[in-house]
Amino acid sequence: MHQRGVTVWFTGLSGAGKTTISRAVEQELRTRRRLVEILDGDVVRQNLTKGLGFSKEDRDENIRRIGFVAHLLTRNGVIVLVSAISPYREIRQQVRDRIGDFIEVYVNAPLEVCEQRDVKGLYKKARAGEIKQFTGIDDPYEAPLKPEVVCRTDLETEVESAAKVLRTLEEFGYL
Ligand code: GGZ
Repeated sequence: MHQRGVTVWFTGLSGAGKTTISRAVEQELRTRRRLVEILDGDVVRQNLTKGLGFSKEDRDENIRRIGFVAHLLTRNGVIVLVSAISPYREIRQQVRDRIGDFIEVYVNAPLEVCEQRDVKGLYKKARAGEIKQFTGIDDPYEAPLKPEVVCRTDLETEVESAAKVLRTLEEFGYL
């Protein structure tokens, strides 16, 4: 049976919970025997986009390449879960237009909460000036204007956030 592919694009600050939610969604999709692939900014930057930094140009190039791969997979029936900060609205829109089958998930936790979590200690380093151009500290984040899903990870559980994404996939006819 042919199944429609789609790119589910998780955008949000570092530490907002993009990776966590995408993994929970992945697990459920595998249980349902769907083809699923995760493209995580953190991992992608170690291979596909190795060498790119965090200037606007490099971030946009990172997103363009991720979008390119996501498109190839999506048109072959895969559900692609992208988690990347992707701070710039315009490039997100370009990728959306290119792929077509596209669901944007705004993983929204207040900066204070992300900073308090500081899972990798990066916010501390950014505050100390050891990391420059850190999103939310000395680099911009442009929140989505009309995301299909918003996950407030400071107010809802990982299970609730994943359920929202899955429900939206059903509503749009991908599941
Ligand atoms: C933001 C940075 C930076 C700077 C390193 N700004 O939460 P993480 O740690 O595990 O994932 C983040 C990752 C950002 O890569 P993305 O590909 O998602 O970014 S973008 O979409 O903007 O291209 C973070 C870590 O790398 N990291 N330096 N300066 N995040």
